[in-house]
Amino acid sequence: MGNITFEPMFDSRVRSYTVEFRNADGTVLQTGTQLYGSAIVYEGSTPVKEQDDRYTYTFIGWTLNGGTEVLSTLPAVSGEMIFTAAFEAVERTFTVTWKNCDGSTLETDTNVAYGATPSYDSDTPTKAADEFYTYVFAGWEPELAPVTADVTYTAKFDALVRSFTITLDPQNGTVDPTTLTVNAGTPIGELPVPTRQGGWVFLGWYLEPALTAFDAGQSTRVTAETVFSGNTTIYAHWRLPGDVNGDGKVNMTDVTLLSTYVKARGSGVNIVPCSSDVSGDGKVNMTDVTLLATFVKARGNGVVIH
Ligand SMILES: [Ca+2]
Ligand SMILES: [Ca+2]
Repeated sequence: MGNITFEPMFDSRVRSYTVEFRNADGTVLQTGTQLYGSAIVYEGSTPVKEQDDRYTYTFIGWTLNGGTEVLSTLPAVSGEMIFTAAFEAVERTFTVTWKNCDGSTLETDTNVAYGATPSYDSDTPTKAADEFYTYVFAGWEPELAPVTADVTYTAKFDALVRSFTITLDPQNGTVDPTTLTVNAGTPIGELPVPTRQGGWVFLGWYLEPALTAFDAGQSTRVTAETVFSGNTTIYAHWRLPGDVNGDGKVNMTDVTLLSTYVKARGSGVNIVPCSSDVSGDGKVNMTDVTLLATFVKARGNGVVIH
């Protein structure tokens, strides 16, 4: 038996190690074995992390073997090495757009933080009145909520039926009530009948205050069917039967004027037509002259004129 010589055994091979790159979610991006002490190079594409509702993510480097330090340079191989992509979370911002109901933009808020409460800081939205309605701002559609995405809010409006005040001017008479309220687009309905002392007969309600305009047939009668489009004063028109000259009294002057008028067959003589047909037969003639004379002489007693 010879001597057994134990030669010291040295592993002359340089050991190699697994070097792996992983994304933040654990996905393996690059893996391989490298010799101890060799340089490590990542040859894959830059790791990405999808944005979520609140953040976007920017790759900032690698951490090693579960550490938290983001390496400024990759070290040489010193053992099993797992590099994990590190990201910086950047809070997203959003655009809040405020629109009027006609689609015009009232305000645009950019760089609004996630979760911020939307804030409209411009003039209160308005919507022009139309023939029938006025509009009052009534908030936003959809309901305001913390910002989690780009969002557009649109102004809402409540429609209010327009109404107008109609003032009744009885013009020397009396009337109750003295005002009426009417909705836009709706006929005014029955009007109160005014009264006036002294034998005056109510003719109707008119838009014009002047009797002369009425007498010339140029006035506009207001009836139950009349529709108003604004606050309006309407005027009672009256006639005094027999007051041919329109001075507010019935006397011989009227009889004389009416007689002259009839004899001249109306030419060149001005009378108040609606007060001159005292017989009420639709014509102005000598019958009216005679009746009016009788009325004046009797001081109205027992004689009826129209
Ligand atoms: Ca008169
Ligand atoms: Ca007559």
